[in-house]
Amino acid sequence: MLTIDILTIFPGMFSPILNASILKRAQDNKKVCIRIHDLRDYTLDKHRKVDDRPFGGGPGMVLMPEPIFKAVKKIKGRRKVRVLMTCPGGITFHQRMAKRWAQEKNILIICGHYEGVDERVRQKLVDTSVSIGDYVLTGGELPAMILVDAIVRLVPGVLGKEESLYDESFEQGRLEYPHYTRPADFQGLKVPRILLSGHHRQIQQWRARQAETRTRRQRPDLL
Ligand code: 6GU
Repeated sequence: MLTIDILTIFPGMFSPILNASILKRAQDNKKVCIRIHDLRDYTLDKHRKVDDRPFGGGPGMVLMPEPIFKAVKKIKGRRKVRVLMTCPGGITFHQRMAKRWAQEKNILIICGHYEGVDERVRQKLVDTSVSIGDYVLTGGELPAMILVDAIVRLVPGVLGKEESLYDESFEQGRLEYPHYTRPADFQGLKVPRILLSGHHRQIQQWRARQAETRTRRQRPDLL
């Protein structure tokens, strides 16, 4: 079973996401164990202080190294753990990484915050800093949930046949073809006739062409 530990200053943000849909089912079925850890539980003072002003001046606060070092040591124990940190300056998350990390036994995600995290955390504790894209968010919690979602659905046995992986976007180096369901005519908008024909080969060819066209138009960088 894959174990994912998440270290955060906002532990309450996670439960609605982790306790719904496929992530919930994956945990119920013992495909993955996800544990949330409050960084403040590892603070050393009575104010449970996790951040301080940056040396050298400037705006914002920086997460201090002590509580994070203490937490990571405790959480890891004697296990071998891949340590990720969410950070806008990290390498951009990609399906390939999700696939690789879905093979791990133990993952720890440190949620970055404020202006940043003391650089010694990255130096000594972090294997990979990950961003989810070129825009700035208020914190690393949403990115951590995105990593978890993308990774967990790739763990063997998490998705059923119905939710098959093969045809989806990025798997074949292109975007997915368009989908239709009933009704065949919705307010005059008709489903392409080929899809109603029952000619499986021709349908396959049509879908491949659609995927190609769509990728060329929306994401030529993938081709
Ligand atoms: Cl990982 N963190 C924050 N704060 N902002 C981001 C991000 C991460 N990835 C994209 N924007």
